[in-house]
Amino acid sequence: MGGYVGRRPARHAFDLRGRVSAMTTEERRQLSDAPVPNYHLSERQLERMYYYMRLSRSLNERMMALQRQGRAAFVIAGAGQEAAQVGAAMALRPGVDWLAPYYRDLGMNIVLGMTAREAMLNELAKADDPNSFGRQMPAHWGSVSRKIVTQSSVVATQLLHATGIALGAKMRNDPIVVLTCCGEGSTSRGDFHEALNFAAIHKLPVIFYVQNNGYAISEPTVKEMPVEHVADRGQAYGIRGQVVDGMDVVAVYQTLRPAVELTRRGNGPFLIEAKCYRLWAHSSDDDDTRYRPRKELEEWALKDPVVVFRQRLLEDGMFAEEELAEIDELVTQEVRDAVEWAQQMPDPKPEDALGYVYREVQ
Ligand SMILES: Cc1ncc(C[n+]2csc(CCOP(=O)(O)OP(=O)(O)O)c2C)c(N)n1
Ligand SMILES: [Mg+2]
Repeated sequence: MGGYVGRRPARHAFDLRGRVSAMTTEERRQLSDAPVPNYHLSERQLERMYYYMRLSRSLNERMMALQRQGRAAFVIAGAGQEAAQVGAAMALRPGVDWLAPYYRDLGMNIVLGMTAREAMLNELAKADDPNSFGRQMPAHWGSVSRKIVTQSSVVATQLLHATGIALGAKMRNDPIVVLTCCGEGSTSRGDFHEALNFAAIHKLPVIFYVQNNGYAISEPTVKEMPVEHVADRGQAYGIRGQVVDGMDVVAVYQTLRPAVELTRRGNGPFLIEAKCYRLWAHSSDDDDTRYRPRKELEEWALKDPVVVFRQRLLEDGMFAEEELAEIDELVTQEVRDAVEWAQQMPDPKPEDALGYVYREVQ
C-alpha cells in the first residue's frame, strides 16, 4: 500500500479555493487530478475531503465552546457525520445541482462553498449571515447562489421541497439533480413517504439521502422503525435503496457519484442510507448521558470518521504526517480567524426584524 510515498515533490503550502490569504501562487501545491488506484479519486479530491471534514469538525467544536461560554445560543452539530456529508456533497456539481439539507449538514455546505466566516456568522446570528441574515435558528442553511434550499425546523419537510424542485427541473428538461437529506428518525414522518411515492411515480431527479446516526434525540433506531435498514423502505415505492458505510468518506463518494449521474440521466430517484453515528449529544441543549450507554459511545468513538480517514491516508502513503498536520494547522487558523472576525460583526437591527421574510415590494 505504500506505493505513493515520495511520488510527488515536497510541497510547502496548502491551498483550497484561495481561502488562506498568505498563500502565493508559487507555493501552491501541484496535486494530480488523475485518479489514484484503490481510491478512484484524485490526490486533489482526497486532500479536499480531509480538509472539508477537518474544517467541519473544528467549526463545530468551536461553536460548542462558544455556546458553553454563553456567546452562542444553540448548537446542533454534525460530529460523526462528516464522512457521510463530505463524500455525498462532493458527488454533486456545485452551483448546478440543488441541495435541500438538514440541520446537521455543515459539512455539505462547506463542500458547496460556505466559508468558516459565514458558518460563524450563522452560529452567532449576525446581520450578515448569508443563510438567513440571523433570522433562522443556527444550522438552518440556505443560499440562493449555491442552490441550497432554506429549511423549516419541522423535520422532513425538505424532502417535499426537493421533490418539487426535481419536478420543476424535469418539466424544464433541466439536467440537474436534487440531493435532500434527513436523519433516520425523520423517515417516520408522512412527508418522507409522500415525497418518495411522488418522486418514484414521476421518475424525478432527486436523491433521498438518510444519515442514520442511531438516534432521534433520545430514541434509538429500534424504537423508530421495525426494519433494520431505512433503505429497505424504498422497495415499497419502487425506489432503488442502497446502504453505505457512512463513516467511510471514500465509500460514500463512490456510492453517491454513480447514483447522482444515473439520476441526472433520467433514471429516477434513489434512497441512500449512510450508516453513521452521532458522536455528540443531539444538541447543546441535550444530555445524552441520560439515554446513551457510555460503552456504545466509546466503541463508536474509535471509528471517528475524521480520525480514521486521516489514519488511512497516512497508512496508504497518500500524504505525509507533516502534510496533514499542515492542513490541521491551517484549519485551526481559519476557524480562529472566523470566530474573531464574526464576533465583532454587527447584530441584526431590531427595526429590520420583518425584513428578508417576504420579497420587498416598492
Ligand atoms: C415534525 C417534528 N417533530 C419533532 C421535532 C423535534 N425534533 C427535532 S430534531 C428531532 C430528531 C430527528 O431525528 P433524526 O431524523 O434521526 O435526525 P438526527 O437529529 O438524529 O440527525 C426531533 C424529534 C421536529 N423538529 N419536527
Ligand atoms: Mg438520527
